[in-house]
Amino acid sequence: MSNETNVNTQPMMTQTMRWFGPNDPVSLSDIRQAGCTGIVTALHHIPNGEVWGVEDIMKRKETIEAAGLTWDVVESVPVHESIKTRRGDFRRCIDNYCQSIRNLAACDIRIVTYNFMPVLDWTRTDLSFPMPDGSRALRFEKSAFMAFDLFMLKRAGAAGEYSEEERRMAAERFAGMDADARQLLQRNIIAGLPGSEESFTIEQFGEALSQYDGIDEQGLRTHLIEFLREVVPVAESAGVYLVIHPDDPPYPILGLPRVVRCASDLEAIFEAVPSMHNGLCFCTGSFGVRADNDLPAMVARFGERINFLHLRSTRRNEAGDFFEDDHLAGDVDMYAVIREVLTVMKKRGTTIPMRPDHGHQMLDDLHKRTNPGYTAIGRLRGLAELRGLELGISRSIQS
Ligand code: DNO
Repeated sequence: MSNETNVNTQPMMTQTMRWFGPNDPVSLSDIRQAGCTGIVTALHHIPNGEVWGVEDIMKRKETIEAAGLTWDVVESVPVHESIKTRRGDFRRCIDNYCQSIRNLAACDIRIVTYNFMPVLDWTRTDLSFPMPDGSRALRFEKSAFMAFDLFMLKRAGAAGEYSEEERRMAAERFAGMDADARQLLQRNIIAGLPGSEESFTIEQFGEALSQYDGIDEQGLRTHLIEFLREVVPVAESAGVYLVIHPDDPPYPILGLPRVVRCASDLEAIFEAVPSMHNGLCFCTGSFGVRADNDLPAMVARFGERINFLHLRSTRRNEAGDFFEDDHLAGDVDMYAVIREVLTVMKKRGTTIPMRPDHGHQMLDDLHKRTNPGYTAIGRLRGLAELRGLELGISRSIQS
């Protein structure tokens, strides 16, 4: 049975993994052996804001196809900071973005992921958090993050954004860290996690943050909508589906606004630019950090626009910390999410590409060079579990 349809009528998710290109310690062959048919990748060597040329795209596509796989999704064509702030040469960056979309379409690549998070892409404080079973997970610890903000970055205005209790917790956390721990924390936050297209020193970071002075939530949302009004028509005529990735974590950090956190944010984005080419990368891990996000209901509501799925599960606590749990554990009701995805796919008569998002560092990978979150074995475990869950649900709803 192919993984695209089950018993003729029910489309199944297309199984993919992210691949960071020829230098990724996880090879295309590894990904194929995990059972994937598709690849999610980007031309990371092209500087943010420049055009992705047809020749470069074709070369990458051929490499993927030579390994018996297909390039199903781009993650990401990054949105240059100047577009988010509407400063500097944002005009040229938008023109280049449109050209990259046309060039991808010319190579028959149809799904393009991006995010609109100011300055930082996804953010964690700990990339090697020990799990009780001996594997390692990614974690966001609020007091460590506040300690970085208040005592390392020393961001102007930060103190006023935290409560007295939070400031006390941050001070305690900071005092408990030695110089190495502080260095590591800083690196984890600003040096750029896998797939992030930006990386900063502390001075550059302060400078990048200051570009957002005077840009509040409404301002950033307007900039996103202005960007979409220009790029979505291009995507539509080229036959490309743009999918926005939610903010991770899905709330404001470092005084920066966030506009892709929850159902009402999505509603505003889709209402402003209703084309179906203005779509969503549904990331259960990012949305799942908020207890007020009802994930299965969001899949049902935005299903017609979901053209890419990131499946992973976070577990949060009262203090505002979260870590990345096993794919079928944590706060995400993966059964209910996949059930809803199957309903959406059936209604639309299409498959949706998914990737097992992140995974623990485990087994042999504990002794190898790995990209945090993007190990071979942890993701393989996640994929195997998700694939089994999907098949089980699919069979049971048809019988
Ligand atoms: C993290 C990823 C993100 C994502 C971008 C999309 O693992 O999900 O880096 O690729 O935010 O633009």
